[in-house]
Amino acid sequence: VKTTAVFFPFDLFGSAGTSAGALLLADAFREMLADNRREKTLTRAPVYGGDVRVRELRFETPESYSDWRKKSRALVRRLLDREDFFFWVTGNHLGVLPVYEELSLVGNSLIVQFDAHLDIHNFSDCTQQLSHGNFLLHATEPLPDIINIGNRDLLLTSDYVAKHYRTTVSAELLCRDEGKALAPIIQRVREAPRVVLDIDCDVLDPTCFPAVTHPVPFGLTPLTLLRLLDTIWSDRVAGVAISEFYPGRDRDDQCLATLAWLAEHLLLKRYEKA
Ligand SMILES: [Mn+2]
Repeated sequence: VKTTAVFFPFDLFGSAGTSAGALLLADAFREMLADNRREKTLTRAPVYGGDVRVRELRFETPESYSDWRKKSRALVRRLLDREDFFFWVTGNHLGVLPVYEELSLVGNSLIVQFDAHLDIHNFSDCTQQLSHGNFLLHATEPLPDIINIGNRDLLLTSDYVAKHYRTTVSAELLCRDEGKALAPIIQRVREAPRVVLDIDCDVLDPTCFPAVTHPVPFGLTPLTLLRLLDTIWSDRVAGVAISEFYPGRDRDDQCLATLAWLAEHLLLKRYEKA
């Protein structure tokens, strides 16, 4: 299995500054690969070492934004066609919409989304235009099945949520009885031919991960996230999206290190068969 790590520094229409997060993570990722190539001691890294390639898109001119959805969808389509394992690291969460749309077209896909927010916001003070907080309402394709884990939403009604999400497991439900909260999800994940994990960094608690633009309290600890990822992990995980890392609020690269560690952990998980 080949892995393609795509760094897609998009941050229009919400969380300005998160594009810098995607680019920082690209640097850290490349540094990790280079360190591993230089290492003379036997380590675990060669299991994935030669199979990972990095692609970085740049938005450097106004024109480069004009057809961002079309271009990014074409890139996702190529990843899915090649059946590469992929990382899709973007700026704001809206930058993951092309992945959702292409998964919708190929079908048989389940998205497990870790996010403090349910991105179907329609509140009076929210824009109706496409944004990082409502992008699920703007998909041009019928959405694939989406499961949210870890939201702390207090306002959206369950009927409205059910129109867009297959299931949602709030942080509150998780903390009440994690096993019970996850049981219906685990079944769905087992049945899905293709699973894509979508990690919005603000699913983590702001005390553990301050580098986000829209922090919500009562979030997951990194250990809880790790346990949940482990629970739903399988060979059918086709890719992992990461978004909403805002380095302007990072402290001594704590959050950058968290994401870099997680990326390497997931690579090892993908390549080291138990
Ligand atoms: Mn969010």
